[in-house]
Amino acid sequence: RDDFSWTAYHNLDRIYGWLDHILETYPQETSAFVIGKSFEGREIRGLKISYKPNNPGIFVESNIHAREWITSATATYLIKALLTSNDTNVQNIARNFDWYIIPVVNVDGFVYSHQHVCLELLEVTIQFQEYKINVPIFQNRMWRKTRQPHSSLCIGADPNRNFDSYWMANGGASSQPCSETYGGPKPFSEPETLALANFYRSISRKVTLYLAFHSYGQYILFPYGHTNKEAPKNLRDLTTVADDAAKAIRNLYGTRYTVGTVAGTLYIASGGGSDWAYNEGGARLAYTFEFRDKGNTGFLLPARQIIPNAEETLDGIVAMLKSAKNLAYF
Ligand code: 0X9
Ligand code: ZN
Repeated sequence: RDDFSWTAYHNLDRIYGWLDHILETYPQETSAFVIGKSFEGREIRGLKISYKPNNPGIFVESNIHAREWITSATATYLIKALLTSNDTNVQNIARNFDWYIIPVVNVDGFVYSHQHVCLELLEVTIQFQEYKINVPIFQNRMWRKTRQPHSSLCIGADPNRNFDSYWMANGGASSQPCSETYGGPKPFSEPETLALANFYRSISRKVTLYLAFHSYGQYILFPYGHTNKEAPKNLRDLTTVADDAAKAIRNLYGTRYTVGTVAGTLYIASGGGSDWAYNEGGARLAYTFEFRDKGNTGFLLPARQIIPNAEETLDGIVAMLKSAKNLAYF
């Protein structure tokens, strides 16, 4: 537990062990919550950080896509920074908000993606001689979806297409169970998204900012995902706040983020978590971060980039909150 670091990626057991360690070390400021269980029966755990009562809430959803390991690494770094940073900007955002952080939402998919080097016995016949050789397959490492079977052939739905907000609208999700963007047989068919939604509803009155951590591409995205033809009411503010965050990110190491709506900047995506939270009420500011990089290593971002990615993200969030305060969101 003490050798938990941000120079390597960790599996679910280690992340949960570290959360326990944090809870023991900071009993005043932290509390644990469990939003529910995954399809395979794992607990989906979160950490609340609260220095004083009645702070506005910030909700952080991370690793809803299994292979996006940088997101839980960044979420745990954020937790650590909020509790231990010497930087007064970080101390201020720790003290003046209630943080609800779920490092790994898609626990089943995440565990599966960690079983990534499996040796498969391959039988080959070369000139009447039979050989058996071990071939490493890396297939699981790139898993994205949940692990609930939805057809005899294919497993999982895309949890970020499974929320009950314009579900399946405008071709922003697939109805094919084998697709990587399968929306599921109905909204909230996945226990993970249903648990997240129920928990979010229980605190939504207090939440002003919803953050969804994804990778990759270096984007700060906001509603809507399901359409390009309609803009959210506070489009100007959403843009200003994201622009300020992108500037702060670029200031630290020069990393360039692109800002815009999901549908306008990326592609039409319906039933996403941050859009759902925005439409549900509560969070008037809702963003999807797509972390490093821009495709060079993609989902396999080297572990030595965890700390720089997390540091610039932290600066981005500090700037975001400053900007939102200027616009009277808090
Ligand atoms: O397609 C997605 O779900 C996200 N990109 S990723 O490469 N991480 O899969 C973008 C999601 C943004 N969509 C909404 N917020 N609607
Ligand atoms: Zn993602």
